[in-house]
Amino acid sequence: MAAVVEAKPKSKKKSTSKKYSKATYLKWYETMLRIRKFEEATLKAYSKQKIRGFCHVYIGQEAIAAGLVSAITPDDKIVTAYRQHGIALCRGLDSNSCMAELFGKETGCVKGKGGSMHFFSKEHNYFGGNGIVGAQIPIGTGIAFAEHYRETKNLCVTMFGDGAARQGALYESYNMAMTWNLPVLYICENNGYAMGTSVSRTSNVQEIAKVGSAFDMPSESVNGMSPEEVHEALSRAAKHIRSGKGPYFLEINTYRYRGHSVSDPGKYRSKEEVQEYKEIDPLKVTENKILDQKIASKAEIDKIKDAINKEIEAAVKFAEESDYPISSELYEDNYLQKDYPFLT
Ligand SMILES: Cc1ncc(C[n+]2csc(CCOP(=O)(O)OP(=O)(O)O)c2C)c(N)n1
Ligand SMILES: [Mg+2]
Repeated sequence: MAAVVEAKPKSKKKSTSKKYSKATYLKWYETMLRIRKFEEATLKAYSKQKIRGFCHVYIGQEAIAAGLVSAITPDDKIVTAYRQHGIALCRGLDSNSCMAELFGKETGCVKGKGGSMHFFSKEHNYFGGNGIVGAQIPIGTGIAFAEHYRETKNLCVTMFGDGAARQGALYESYNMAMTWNLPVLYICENNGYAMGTSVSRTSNVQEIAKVGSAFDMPSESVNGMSPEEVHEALSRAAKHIRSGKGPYFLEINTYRYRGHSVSDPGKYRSKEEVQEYKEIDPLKVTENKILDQKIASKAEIDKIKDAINKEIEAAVKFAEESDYPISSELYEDNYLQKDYPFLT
């Protein structure tokens, strides 16, 4: 099978034409706004030490979550890295249980024992949050193997950052997935940096989509600042996979406006560079497009803003008022095997 590498440069152009229904645009807008407001509240709570430990926000990358909502089905599986609040929310995990998880409370989606990097929900086919860079690539390949084995039509969306694209586990997984024709959609969210190290400093192959060609895996480079373009690429990939043709790889070019984690002052990039991407902010561009092209009225947009603000305010209150897990919970849900040694 020939690899399809569409070598598109990082596009900073605003897309202008209206191609989708009003409901789709409003869904994208609501999804991105929920993530943005959730994480702004997260940063505020972190600064008050109500949230502790590692915390990596997704702000700037939300168009990828929006495209996921419209292009894949609730039965498809998703596994990703630690920058995951937005992916969990777009998957349908509710703001209350995600915020409570960040606060370490028993009402959190994994009972306060996972924190920022380890949300999980079997009900939502969301396999989490992984702190080890690239660890989810073989996990997602394995989940896809299970779907293939059970002869379902589902695919496993396996997401990772540009830093993970150089991990050996990726090469073994891609090889296996192609050999066994697995229903896996690999997505590299290329935000240009792995902590403080730019992609250009770590490889002479900067268009990460090209990695797929070593395996004859159909691969594309996509503009990740546009929900439309993300949706279209994901839909093409999902169609290919569901028709039984095997894996697909999308490098989705995006940008994070904040540091790597909350403790990163971000000295490795210029203010001008950050500003350049803020000018094509997917949330702002989508809102302007909805209003300028009269897809929906200002009153309809304000109604969504109001509802999201209330939802996030309520989530913070819910998290604050919830209890911490009781100590006997510490050893629950960690091991399936009840008599696993070394537990006591
Ligand atoms: C195996 C491994 N090596 C190193 C680290 C330390 N580390 C944490 S995040 C990170 C950068 C990963 O960057 P990228 O994959 O681009 O994801 P992004 O943070 O940009 O979303 C590194 C090196 C780790 N967690 N796991
Ligand atoms: Mg990165």
